[in-house]
Amino acid sequence: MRVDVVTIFPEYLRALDLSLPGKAQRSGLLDLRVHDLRDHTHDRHRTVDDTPYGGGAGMVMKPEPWGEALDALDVTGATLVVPTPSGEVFRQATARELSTRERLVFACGRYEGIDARVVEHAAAAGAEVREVSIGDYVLNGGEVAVLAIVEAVVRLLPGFMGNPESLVEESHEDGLLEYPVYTKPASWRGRDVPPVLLSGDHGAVARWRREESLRRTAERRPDLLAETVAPRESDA
Ligand code: 6GU
Repeated sequence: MRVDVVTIFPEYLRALDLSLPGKAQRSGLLDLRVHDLRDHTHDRHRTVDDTPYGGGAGMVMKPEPWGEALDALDVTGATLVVPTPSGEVFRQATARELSTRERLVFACGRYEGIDARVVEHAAAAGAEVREVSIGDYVLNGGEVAVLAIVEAVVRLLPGFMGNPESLVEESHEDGLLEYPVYTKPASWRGRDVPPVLLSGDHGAVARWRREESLRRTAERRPDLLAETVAPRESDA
């Protein structure tokens, strides 16, 4: 998979040379390139922002540097991911979809966002545009979102995970949160591992884990439970 990231803070993305995405790069599964948006400015101050039409607080990213940067990358046929708090929510299903793409281009906005004509132009040029949010809170820019999204996507690339089984069992893959996990010792500071996990009864273990997943999800994320186990209206 080829990934390009355009940002005014290229150093922010250095974290992608570490850990799992770093390993994916060294193994050749991931070809990641980071580009400085300011390389596509032509004034002495390397200006990337300006005041918003219509007034209001904050600054908007100018379209010209973005147009040049995306032209230079040729986004035709690529998926252009634009992190923004006003995007669709990025979920495990979104990560799965993006992991099937050959080429992702991330456009990191700062300030109040990017002039809206930029994504229109990219879509007209044949890019699949996905404006995505990583949750209901506001970050100063898209860079941290890109770190999260790239890590979530890259670990799903075929051949990346040593043990693909650990992918199907984890939180969110079945729409539920993961059950609690334990390792040795069986007793620690007066706290014992639930005996069923030491019983050797695989069926009992599976039932216990399912119960715990449901209990946790009901407690912490009732919104997920409504989506996964609630009978549909039409089935009632
Ligand atoms: Cl993707 N970007 C910014 N700037 N803030 C966010 C976000 C993204 N997702 C949640 N908050």
